[in-house]
This record gives sequence, C-alpha cells and structure tokens, in this order.
Amino acid sequence: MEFPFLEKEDPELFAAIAGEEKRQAEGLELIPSENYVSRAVKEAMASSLTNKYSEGYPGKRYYGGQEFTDQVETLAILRAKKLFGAAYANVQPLGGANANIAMYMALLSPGDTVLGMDLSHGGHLTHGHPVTYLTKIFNFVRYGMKNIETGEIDYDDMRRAAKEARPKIILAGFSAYPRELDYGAFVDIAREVGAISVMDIAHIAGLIAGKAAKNPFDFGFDLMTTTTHKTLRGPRGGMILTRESEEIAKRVDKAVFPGLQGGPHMHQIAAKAVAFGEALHPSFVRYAKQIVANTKAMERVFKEEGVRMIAGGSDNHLILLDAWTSFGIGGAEAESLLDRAGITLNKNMIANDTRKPIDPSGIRFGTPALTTRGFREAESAQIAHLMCEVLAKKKDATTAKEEVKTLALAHPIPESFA
Ligand code: DSN
Repeated sequence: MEFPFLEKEDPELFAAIAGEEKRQAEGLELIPSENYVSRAVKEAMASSLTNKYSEGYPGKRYYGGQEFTDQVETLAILRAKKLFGAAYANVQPLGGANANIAMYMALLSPGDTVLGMDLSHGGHLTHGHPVTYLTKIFNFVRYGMKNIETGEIDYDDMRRAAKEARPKIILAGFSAYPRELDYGAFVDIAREVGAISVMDIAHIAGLIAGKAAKNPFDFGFDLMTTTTHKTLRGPRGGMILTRESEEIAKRVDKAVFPGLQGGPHMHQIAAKAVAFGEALHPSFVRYAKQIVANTKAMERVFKEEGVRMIAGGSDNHLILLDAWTSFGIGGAEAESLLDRAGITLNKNMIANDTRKPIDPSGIRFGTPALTTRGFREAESAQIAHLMCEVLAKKKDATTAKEEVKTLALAHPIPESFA
C-alpha cells in the first residue's frame, strides 16, 4: 500500500510501517487469529469517518451531523444480522475483550456466576482467568476437556458444575481449541439450570459465516460475541449478536454505550460493514472451506510424522501442537526457531501443561492468512513438513527461510488485499 503523505511528513513512523508491510509480505503468517484484510476494508478504515463523534445508535445520537454515520452503522448491522442469522447486532465494541465485558455487564449483577472454558483447555482470558479484573466482580467456574487426545469436552462434568454453581451464563467458545463443540449439549444444560447461553465465536466467525462450521444460533444459543478481524477477515474490532430476545439486545446496547464506551469508532464500523459484505459473497464460502482443507492437509503431515496434537488434530482453522513431547523443545524455542525461518506463530499452554506460560509446551498456528494468499493443500503440507524439519533441527532456520521466501514469493498477497 502507498503512504505518500506519511512517507514525506513522518519518515520515522513510515519506516516502521514499511518494515511491517515487508515482513507480512515475505514471511508466512500462521498466527491463527491473524489475517490480511482487503484494500476496500483498509480504505474504509482510513476514511474521514475517524473525524466524527457519534455517541448513541442510528437515529438516536447525542451529536448532530449523523446523516452518513447512521447509514454506515445501519449497513453494518443489517449485514451482520444476515451473515449470522441474528435478530439484533451491536457493532460498536472496540474488540473481542470489550464485547465480552459488555456482554457480562448486560447479563450479570456483581457476584453472579459464569461457567466458562478453562484457559489451559482452550478458553480465553476474558472467560474468567484470575489475572483479569472480571474475577473481582463475577464468579467464574470452569469446565474442560475429558479426553485431551480427542478434545472431547466433559459435558457430564459441565452439567454437574452447572447444577451446583447455578451460573447465570453458560459460555462456550475458545481461542485455542481445534474441534467443533456440541452446541446442543450447551443449550440443553443452560436451559436445565435457567442460564443464558453465550458462544464466543471470535476465532471461528469466518468459518461460521462461510458455512465451514456450524452456527450456534441454529442450536438455540441466545447470544454470540466475536471479534471481526480473525477468520472473518475484517478490521480489528468486536460485535455482539442476539438471536431473538429484544430485551437482551436492549441490555447489550445499554452496556456498550453508555455503559462502557464513548464515541464509536465509525471508520472501523464502516470497515466492518465492508468485511461483512465481502463475507456475504459466495466466494467467501470457498475461502472458509479452503481454510479447513488447508488445516487438514497440515494435520495429515503431523499425523504421519507422529507429532502430538492436542485433541488429536483439528476440525477448524488451528492446530495446537505439543512441541515438548514431540521435539523435546519448549514452546518459546519452537516459536523462535520458526520465527527465524520466517514462519510466524505463537507459543501456547496446553492442557495439563507442566511448563510455565512464558515457555509452555505448545505452539498454536493456523491457516486463515495463508489461505487469503491462495495457499492450498499442497503448499500447506509443504509448510507442515518444513516445520517438522526445523523443530527436529534437521534443517537450520537460514536454509528453511529461503524455502519460505520462495513459497511466499510464489503466493504474493493478492493485489486487492495488499
Ligand atoms: N489474542 C487473541 C488470539 O490470538 O487468539 C485472543 O485474544
């Protein structure tokens, strides 16, 4: 992307951005929560909408001059509802954590209980990890996997915990779990104990939108929270979707504004609208299905190589690999070795990890960004082989980097995404 004014007016800052543009173009991006957004999304983000204050919602604002911002936000809401089959959408949350916090504020009183997935089993910090301030306000009870080798969730234990703790929210969703959840079981348990069922779809929103994963709303979930910038391939931001309850949707709107946020970032909301429009296009179904096909191609290689994957493999866009058991190196060293080879991913705790978060046993990676670049099964398998060679120290990082560069150059970021 060209930045003619920035280059002239602030060369120091321009150099940093140019460096990052080059890094993204020449390396292979395997962090499963990252992607390349389209030029159209970037143009909306860079628009004059960033100049505008628009506290409130379409038709009910606290400042004048909202003729066009109302059009922008209404478009984003309409497209979000269509994409996920929701009756209501709030597109103002600034990110996924903000969306989850607003969801808690909307549905809970201080001291209420949430039943959510353990972080080390794939959950998220905002699902109740003790390092967050959320745990000073609400009570979090956790569930996890029954079988780490298959990824099966312990639904019996979840039911028992729900009956004992009587949570107000049963929260599904994850940031490092590679299997489909049994949504029917979540909804059944929530209804048995009178809880509201919420699914945090941040990681798989694009797979749901592209029909490569099931839609929790089809199973009766009450609410979904999400980011818009991962598999959904939109700008950095969040969103809250309500399946049918107007009363819940009104509580969500009040929690987002004025409860937690001030003026919405209308340039980001415009970019969300653009991304939702792209995700409604039939080509997005092909994209989402290719993400999963590419993960499966990597999974096959790791299985052949006898590498231990948490949950035994993947049904979605990400793989969690046990580097410690498979290669005798910690996650930090694995991340660093691959980084030097031009393959970017992140170290990650695994269930029942014996190591520390700063140097855990696992690495987490996935295929959304590679798929945007046009990688298919053969190249995905080639990357998995290369990763095994580097992690087993059969190939040094410098040699691997040449191979990575050749792969990256053969699959440049498409012009409409560069
Ligand atoms: N940081 C996000 C991820 O990488 O999954 C979740 O917050």
